[in-house]
Amino acid sequence: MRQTRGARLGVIKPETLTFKMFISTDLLEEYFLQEYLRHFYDDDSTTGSCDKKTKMREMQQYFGLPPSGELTKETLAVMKKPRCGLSDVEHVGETVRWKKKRISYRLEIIRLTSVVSIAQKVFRRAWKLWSNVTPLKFRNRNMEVADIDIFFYSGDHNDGSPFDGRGGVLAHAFMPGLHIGGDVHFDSDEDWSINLFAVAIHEFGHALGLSHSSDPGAIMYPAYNFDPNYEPQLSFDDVKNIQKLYGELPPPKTPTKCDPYLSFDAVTDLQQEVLFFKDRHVNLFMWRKHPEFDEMRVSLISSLWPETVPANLDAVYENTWENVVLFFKGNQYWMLRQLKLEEGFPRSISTLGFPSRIKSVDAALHFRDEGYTLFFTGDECWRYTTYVQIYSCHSLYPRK
Ligand SMILES: [Ca+2]
Ligand SMILES: [Ca+2]
Ligand SMILES: [Zn+2]
Ligand SMILES: [Zn+2]
Repeated sequence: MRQTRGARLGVIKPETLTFKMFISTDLLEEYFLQEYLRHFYDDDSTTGSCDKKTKMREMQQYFGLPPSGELTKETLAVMKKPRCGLSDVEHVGETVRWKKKRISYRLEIIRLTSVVSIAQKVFRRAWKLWSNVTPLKFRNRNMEVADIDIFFYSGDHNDGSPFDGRGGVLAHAFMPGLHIGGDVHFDSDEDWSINLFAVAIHEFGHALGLSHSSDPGAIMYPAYNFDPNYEPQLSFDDVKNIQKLYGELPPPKTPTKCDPYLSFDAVTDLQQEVLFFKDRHVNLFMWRKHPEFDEMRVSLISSLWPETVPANLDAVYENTWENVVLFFKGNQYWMLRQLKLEEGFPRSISTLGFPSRIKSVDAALHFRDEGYTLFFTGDECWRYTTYVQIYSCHSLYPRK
């Protein structure tokens, strides 16, 4: 029965109650709250208001709200966000996972032909995010029995968790197991021409055995982030948790040093060594050249900086004066002291003084003795010292 945990849902939203004209908003909200806590926070106390407050605090804490136990506007707003139908309560000792590496899935086509055509493509991309960081392989097997059956259902579909029309619960999934285990159900009353990708990655995470995460940056966060600028991807939390279940990707073949096509993402001095960064899949390679060794050593960056350094770095440099190493990716940078992430990082590169049109840096070159750093962005160059605002080098070096 445990693979069905948390899936016995179908939250009733106040808007969908047909008798709403006869009861007050307060009562509706109260009912909504009760149902929400019952479904997502395992609250089986229907009367005990003391217990309900505790559950509510638990929920508020989960979503990073002040745990007042009161039904504030902010709390209600969070509860009304579109979300996943599974519970947010972690059931200790319930870890389930697939015992094999090759997992098949199948999209069951009932109606919804317009969605089906895009869904296949979207699902392939969603599975790929999970197979990029694990030894798992996903196969689409439309003609045969599959481990993971994917359905689009409307309303009650006989698994004890009826869907609720547009909004509210968007989808739910079952933990790995036989029969309905691993299956994923999408609410067919939603507008799936948008957002299917983010919801699919999340639900596939459940189908692989992941629970919800309270980290708002995680794909396993129970409420969906549909900000138009949001690019769904796995967070470190997600990667760490899935690798806990299935292990890491087998170390990729080490590229040979003489490979003429070998290129690096970034290069930096670090103490006595020169480090070359190269990203392969999510594992980060780092070549280390120590003056006392002739041979280069290759190691995984995660062996030095667990979980903190992002993949596909743009630039890295060490500031020996301040004894920190800075990592750049996209419009953010990470500062590590003694191989630990400094508080308040990652930060936007605009805090270094870059104008807002600069979205990332291509390379960084730190001059130890002179105590400044050059940044390269496109065909521009920037000179930076810690205590002086950044300025364009074109005043120093004429554009060619
Ligand atoms: Ca719904
Ligand atoms: Ca199944
Ligand atoms: Zn979920
Ligand atoms: Zn279902």
